[in-house]
Amino acid sequence: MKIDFDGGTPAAPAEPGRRDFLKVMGVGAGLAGLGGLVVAPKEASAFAYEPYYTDDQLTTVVTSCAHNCGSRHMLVAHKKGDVIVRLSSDDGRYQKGGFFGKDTTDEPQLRACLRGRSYRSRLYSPERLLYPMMRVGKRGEGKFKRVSWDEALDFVAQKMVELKKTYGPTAILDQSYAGASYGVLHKSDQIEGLLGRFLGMFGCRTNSWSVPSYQGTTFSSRITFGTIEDGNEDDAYAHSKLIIMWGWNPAYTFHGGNTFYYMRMAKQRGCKFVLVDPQYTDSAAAYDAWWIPIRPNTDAAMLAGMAHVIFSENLHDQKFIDRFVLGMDAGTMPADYRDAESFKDYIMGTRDGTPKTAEWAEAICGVAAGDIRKLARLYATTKPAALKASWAPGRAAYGEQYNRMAAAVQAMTGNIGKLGGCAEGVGKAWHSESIAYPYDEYANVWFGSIKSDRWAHCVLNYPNVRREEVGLWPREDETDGQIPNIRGIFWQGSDWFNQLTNINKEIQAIEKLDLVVCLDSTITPSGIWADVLLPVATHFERHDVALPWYKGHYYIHRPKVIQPLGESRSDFQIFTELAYRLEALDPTVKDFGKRYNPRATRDYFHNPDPVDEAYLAAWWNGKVRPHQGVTMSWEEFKRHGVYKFTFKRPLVAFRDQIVKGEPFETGSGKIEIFSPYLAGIDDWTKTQYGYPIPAIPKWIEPFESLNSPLTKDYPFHLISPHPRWRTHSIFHNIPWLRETYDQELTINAADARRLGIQTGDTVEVWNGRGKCVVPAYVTERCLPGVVVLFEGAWMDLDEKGVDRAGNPDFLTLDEPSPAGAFAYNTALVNVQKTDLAHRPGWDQLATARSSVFRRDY
Ligand SMILES: Nc1nc2c(c(=O)[nH]1)N[C@H]1C(S)=C(S)[C@@H](COP(=O)(O)OP(=O)(O)OC[C@H]3O[C@@H](n4cnc5c(=O)[nH]c(N)nc54)[C@H](O)[C@@H]3O)O[C@H]1N2
Ligand SMILES: Nc1nc2c(c(=O)[nH]1)N[C@H]1C(S)=C(S)[C@@H](COP(=O)(O)OP(=O)(O)OC[C@H]3O[C@@H](n4cnc5c(=O)[nH]c(N)nc54)[C@H](O)[C@@H]3O)O[C@H]1N2
Ligand code: SF4
Ligand SMILES: [Mo]
Repeated sequence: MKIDFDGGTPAAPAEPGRRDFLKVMGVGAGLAGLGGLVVAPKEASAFAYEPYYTDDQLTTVVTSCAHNCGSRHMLVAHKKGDVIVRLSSDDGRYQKGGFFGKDTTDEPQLRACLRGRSYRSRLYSPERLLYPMMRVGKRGEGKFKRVSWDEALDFVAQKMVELKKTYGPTAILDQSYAGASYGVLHKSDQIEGLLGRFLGMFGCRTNSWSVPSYQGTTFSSRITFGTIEDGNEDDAYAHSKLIIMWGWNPAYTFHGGNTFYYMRMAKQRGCKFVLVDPQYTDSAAAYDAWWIPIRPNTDAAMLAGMAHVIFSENLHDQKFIDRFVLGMDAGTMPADYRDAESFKDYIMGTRDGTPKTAEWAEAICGVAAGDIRKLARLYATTKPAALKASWAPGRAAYGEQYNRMAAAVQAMTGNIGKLGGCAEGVGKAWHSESIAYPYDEYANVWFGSIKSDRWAHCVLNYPNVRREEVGLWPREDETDGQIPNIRGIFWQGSDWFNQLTNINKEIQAIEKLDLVVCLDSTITPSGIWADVLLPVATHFERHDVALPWYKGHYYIHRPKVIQPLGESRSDFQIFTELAYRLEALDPTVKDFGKRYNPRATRDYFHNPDPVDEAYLAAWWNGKVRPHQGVTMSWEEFKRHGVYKFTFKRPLVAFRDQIVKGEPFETGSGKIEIFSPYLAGIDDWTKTQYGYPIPAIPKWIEPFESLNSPLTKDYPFHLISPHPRWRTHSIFHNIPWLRETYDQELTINAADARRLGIQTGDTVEVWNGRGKCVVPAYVTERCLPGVVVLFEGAWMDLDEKGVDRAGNPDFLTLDEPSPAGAFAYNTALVNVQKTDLAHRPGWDQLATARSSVFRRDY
């Protein structure tokens, strides 16, 4: 058996011979049995199937899965020649020397989910982009022609220079995102990514600063704890006696690699489970959780109601509050704000005359006051208890208030810094060394920075835009306040045209641009709207190291498993080559190529391997080994394929603060429920927030909700969680996964009956922003008045602009929260049965690539 951890040449396989196979099957012998006919034996020329290759006939390479998918697992590629013919996952066999292959509580295996295991069909999908292409039809029409790299890159470079010269340093919008952010070298990311440094160094970049996942939550974590590393590692869940899944469905939406396993351990030890969610999820079913259905976006009110019960019944942990918390009550207010309203004042209604009782909360959130009381008592008296306040309820108007309110309830019950408790929030746990490419003073340089989902608003209204409308980030030079004049977009590791809010507004805005460039490994719905498509090599086709996603403590080596398909190149190769071309056109960017990629020469476009190896070895030797106590050499790591850290005990956020009295990373060194920073802001329009945010967490009515008068026309609240079968839009085109699900609208049975809708009926879902068509799934598992449509379906427009695929972002609101939280889960809609066409696949566009080569444009 040959195992090659570096992706070297495969052993010559002992190919099962067809003749041998015939012999074994006895074909051609004993034909006399067929009625005595004498037929000359003839070699068959085709078989229904060929025997599968066995492992010892294949070369085996340990690597990892990629994406912004909620975890990071090992994939094991089994290849024949340069083709991956099978993928498996961590089962201990392929980790050299028996190292790291165990499957213990301390060191669990990193086994892939259904998406990872289907990766081969994504790698070799018909939608794969193999060559540079340029648009020949109208934007969005999907007509492209194949061009050479020279033609594509020269075009892009010339346009970039033209835009910078004509419209200034804000003309190009950076919309790189997390498609490839969990590697250390070939990174796409808003802050740490390759595109940001490329555009920043070129001197023309508008940054997109808010994060779709959880901007409200990061704001809350930073304000309250001074860090987003407020998560425990998942094994800590095994020690909880109560787990409240607040807008959290880990059976679908991964938040770590082995979450479910540790939660099951807790269940086996008698842990109770609660779900606060408008829908009864599979996670709730798996753990037999008490389901508390809640009206979407009213979570802050329910949490305030719980805080009222806890204070009133004296169930809070006053000792913990006095020692560790700022602004929880009059006694813990900061000196400069002694007389300001404390959290307890707000909850008890001391100043505003409205006590936030369970009855007050019931009227808003629809949860019976008795249930609010029961949950409050259960949480305050069960120790340790994990209130896991996930991101979805905060992916809404004033979502930051929900997360801050949850932090206040976690803090008042003393569940922070304790094993089995929980302070999440963002929930980032172990700190990895995440960057292997040059990250220096040119990284994340920008000349304008706006809330990410306001780009269309900015483009459509320029120059008549107020800074607070777009969440313009302040600058310390004379350019402060200048509204970006966006004329071009780069997409790298993002399918944002399909994934940001209010797509119809984006469609209007994109018409106004002069340059749209998409770097991706497949054609995507966004790519269809681009001018230039640059084919990117996947993580199987370039050298890197994988990072865990928020939870987990390990690195996985990603060797170049196969040669890049077609003419594809890594993003780093593309930006480096563009930098060389730009320095020839623009005298203001001297030595751009060399400065951008100091270890490379121009040959990098054709021969990246030695340079990538040098960056990665330097990262391991210069960062991982000295900073993280690793003694293993780089060469040895490559042979093992994975490095797993082990800890003496589960990693718990803020343990040192609570046990050793170390300060929190906030200004006061305490958990800031009252924020002196927010209290000190006078002119909100001059901040990136644009609009006021209270110094303590408060309930604020969202822009749209079931309590709003808008329900007269749009009686349903739409939420759009993340799909189990996709990573956002990734994998939507994969037949293996499509066999397991349909994109459908979940609707309550009583609502459906009233509208004459049955499961499988095609319905249209609409509001003032757009319309989409999708089949219905009728169930009792969803609160009446709420409908659910998973994000990430590939848009497919008819001639009237109706989306036939069921993408919820035709309905979402491009109006972010003050703190920047995207309002994805804040949308009212109406629903009815329809004769409009539904198209589950991407039929016409899916064939775009092949038709491009057949048609003669
Ligand atoms: N309605 C609604 N919409 C939502 C959400 C919601 O809850 N509701 N959630 C939002 C959230 S949290 C997120 S994170 C966003 C995600 O939005 P996106 O980041 O746009 O989603 P993905 O589908 O993951 O797209 C990533 C793209 O990166 C590409 N890619 C992968 N690796 C590489 C690489 O190495 N190089 C390059 N150049 N490209 C690569 C993939 O092929 C894919 O097309 O969606 C948001 N949209
Ligand atoms: N399989 C899979 N896993 C993923 C991803 C993926 O695309 N696919 N994406 C990853 C990424 S980038 C992210 S950001 C995370 C997202 O992680 P989350 O934000 O935790 O996940 P969601 O799936 O959006 O929502 C989780 C639950 O919140 C509920 N919910 C929605 N609105 C509300 C509300 O107003 N109140 C309450 N109480 N509940 C509500 C939904 O019904 C759902 O059951 O997931 C990550 N994991
Ligand atoms: S959770 Fe993510 S990394 Fe793990 S196998 Fe699935 S898609 Fe891949
Ligand atoms: Mo996300």
